[in-house]
Amino acid sequence: MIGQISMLEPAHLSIFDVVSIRRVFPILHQEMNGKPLAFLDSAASSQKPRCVIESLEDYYRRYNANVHRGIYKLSEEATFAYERARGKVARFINAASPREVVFVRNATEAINLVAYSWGDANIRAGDRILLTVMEHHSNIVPWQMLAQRTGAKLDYIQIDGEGRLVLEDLDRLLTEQTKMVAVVHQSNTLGTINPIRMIAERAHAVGAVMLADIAQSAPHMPIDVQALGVDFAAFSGHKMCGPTGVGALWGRRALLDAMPPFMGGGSMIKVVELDQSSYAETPNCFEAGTPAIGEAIALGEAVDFLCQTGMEQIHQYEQYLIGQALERLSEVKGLTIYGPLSVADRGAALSFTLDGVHPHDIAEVLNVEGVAVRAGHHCTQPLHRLLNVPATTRASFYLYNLPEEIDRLVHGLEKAQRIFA
Ligand code: 7TS
Repeated sequence: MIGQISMLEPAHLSIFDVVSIRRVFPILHQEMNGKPLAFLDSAASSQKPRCVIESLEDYYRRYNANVHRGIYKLSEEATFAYERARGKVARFINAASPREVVFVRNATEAINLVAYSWGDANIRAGDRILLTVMEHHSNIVPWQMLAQRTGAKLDYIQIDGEGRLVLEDLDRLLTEQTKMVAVVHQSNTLGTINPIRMIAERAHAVGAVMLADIAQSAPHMPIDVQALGVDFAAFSGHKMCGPTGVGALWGRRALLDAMPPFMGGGSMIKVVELDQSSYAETPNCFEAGTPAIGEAIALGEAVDFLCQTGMEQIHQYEQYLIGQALERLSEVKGLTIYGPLSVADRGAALSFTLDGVHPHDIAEVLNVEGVAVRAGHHCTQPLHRLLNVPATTRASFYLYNLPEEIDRLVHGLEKAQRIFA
């Protein structure tokens, strides 16, 4: 199958050896309901290569110890590996320094950290926070909570009929009162890739700070936070071949240095007295308590794995897959795709509805066929309300997916149609 594809497709794809890539993902080699597993839900959480799983085991078997405190060999080794992982993550997104990378649990925690720490220090009643209607709940709710604490107001950039941001809204909504602009780089529902750099320039022109939610782009394309021109970026390890329980907040050094701590406790202090404390420098002042040490180290392994595979190659292969998926799905009668129909403007998360069949029923029929997809609102309820559908079914692709899994998706949809419609 792959040999055929290599011959049929442009030269750059022939060097992307998806069969070899699949070999290092143990979970993919199983059946689901008697059919080979086709995992099309990587936008929710990706699968893990063997090197990441082994890295976790190696840590717990060989050098498990707390970091930044012990002076014995195991603790030194754990600390070294933990800080080396920070360096890997920093290089992965082209941060100016590892000190700009804060390890957190996930993208959600990264955004909450900014909303509490930067937000409480900088947002006042009457200030405005600009979001988009396609944000994941984790880039809406923390700002709503900040607005409730401070009396700030939220504004939203709308989308057009193909799920692209209406950029003219910036003229109207970006004002001197706008203090924060927080936008998703790649929508987890529409797949839309947003022009972050341009929005960041516009945000800075009115003196606002810009946060990019890169949870869905960092796993799938080369990321350069400096080139994106943003001030903060938030992402999760588990969507990019890493473990759950670890993610990162990147922030410009000057901004992080000026921010008060988010949570207090061990590890984030310099000196503690009974009635007051002084705090460690960034990033340590934002990492209170024992961090997810083995998980952060394994995220470093995931970064190595992705870089060795090549982020540009991964992106091109996924663009090929999404092109195939758009073409095949457009042949299914009664199917509506939400989001851009041109490959260049979108990533590999594809949400759709099928006339007369509930999204959950589609997912159930696909489950029986061994195809794992997500059905629901994908934590974008305001967007679904706007699209006027309670739920969609979403197929999302990653570097280990096969073109033939798209055929199986299409056959499953036709079967669902036969059964329900
Ligand atoms: N931002 C985006 C764009 C996301 O897609 C997600 C998770 C998050 C933030 C939050 O990530 P977390 O790791 O903190 O939970 N998106 C999804 C999804 O689409 N299906 O499950 C989780």
